[in-house]
Amino acid sequence: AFPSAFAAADLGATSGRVMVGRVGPANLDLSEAHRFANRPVQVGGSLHWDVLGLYQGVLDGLREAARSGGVASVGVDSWAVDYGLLDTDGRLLGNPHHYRDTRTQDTAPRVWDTVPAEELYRVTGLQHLPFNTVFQLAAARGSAQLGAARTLLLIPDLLVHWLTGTVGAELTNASTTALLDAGTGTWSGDLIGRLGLDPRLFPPIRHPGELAGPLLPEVARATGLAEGTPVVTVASHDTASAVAAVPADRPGFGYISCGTWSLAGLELDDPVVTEASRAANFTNERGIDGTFRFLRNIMGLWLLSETLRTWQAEGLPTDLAPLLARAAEAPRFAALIDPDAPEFMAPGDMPARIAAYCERTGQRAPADQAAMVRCILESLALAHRATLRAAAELSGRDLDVVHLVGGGSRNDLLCQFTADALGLPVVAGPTEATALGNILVQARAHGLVDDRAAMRRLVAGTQHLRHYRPGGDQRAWAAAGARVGLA
Ligand code: LRH
Repeated sequence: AFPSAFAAADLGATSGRVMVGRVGPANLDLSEAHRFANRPVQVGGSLHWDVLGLYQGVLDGLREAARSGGVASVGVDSWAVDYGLLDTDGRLLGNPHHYRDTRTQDTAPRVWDTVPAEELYRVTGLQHLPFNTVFQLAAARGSAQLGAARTLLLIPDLLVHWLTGTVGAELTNASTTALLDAGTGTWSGDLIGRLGLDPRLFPPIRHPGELAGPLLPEVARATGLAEGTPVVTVASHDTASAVAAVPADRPGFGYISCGTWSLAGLELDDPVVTEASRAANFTNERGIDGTFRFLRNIMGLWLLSETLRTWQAEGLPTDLAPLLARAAEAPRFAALIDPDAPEFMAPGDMPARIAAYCERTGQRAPADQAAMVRCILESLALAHRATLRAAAELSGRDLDVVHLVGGGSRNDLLCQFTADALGLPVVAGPTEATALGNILVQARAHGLVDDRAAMRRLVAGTQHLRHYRPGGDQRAWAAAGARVGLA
């Protein structure tokens, strides 16, 4: 059988890429058509995405995909929560804000004055993150831009709009706004009204697997893709695409989608919206096929990438392989942090903030680069442990294996630490889970793959996976976690 090709445009916080996936009954090959940097811009006192630059990168990638033989369809995914606003003419109003912009720092209480935090959680099932769309919109309240806005599009929906001219809100990503009703999977008119937002801002919900629309003729011409090439709605929240491609073969699995963030949790058929899950700040984001991604955000490899960025500016070595080798030899549990401490959120000097955290909590700051890397990875492994154990407890489920997917699955030391900390086997890979999930939802829409289980079997049978057995001392990990409140 001759495999069919699909293009996945996948935007990450530090780079975007267009991947071409070729899918057959027993094959799934992925190749990179084009990768481009994503460099946020600080201007006029706020942090923005260069969304036109990103769109240009997607067009360049689609042109490469066309050159490599064309594709049956295109899908777009990116990080969650951020949006662009269109005016009545359908033109973009300003540049979308970056979720790490500090303007939302104090807005949550204003929202909670109108809709108490407990109620917001009960309706939306969403963990509290200061940058959830609902808080960004509260920060924008009264602005000329929001006043002039007629349509709100999350980042992938905005790109799909430019590719096809159509307007819609993809479900998995819409579920990260804190304006979607977790029960019904539709916009909560009640929340939108009470928060003083114009209900017309929110386009109709689209589901993964639906056709978004054919490429606009001008886009087909510009990219060399065939006239009428469909853009398929995928799980446009990158984490939802990654979870869709977790190569699990039985129900008792946990996952960690590990990149800029570590998204650690379980796939459930029903949301868990209890007071206990709210207190533990667990989210119920939508997955494909009516599933829920019951997970928590952990600060993730952002801690390491910002550390490397700082070191690079200081002229220190930043080659990861030797740093990891030295970190593996550094003393264990010498210094630990809670990765989710709010001071680690914004861009900037990460080693200084980690050192300050350690000193404030009565620890000695990491003495050298190896100790710093070890501190970050051990702390992340402890957060993985605490989060997955809590997820299992809150949902009443058993865990017997953990799948670690995404760029972080290349980090051998982190995979081993995670297995050790949890006392569970860790299956690492695929690295490109997000792009694979994007492509498999398209392949399924074309009738090439039957269902979710078949998608996962195809990933498991074709992608390179590594297996980590738990070793080391469980009790030592538990005690280390207790030191930083990660029991
Ligand atoms: C990961 C991610 C995550 C969101 C964050 C904003 O890329 O989509 O799931 O919470 O970005």
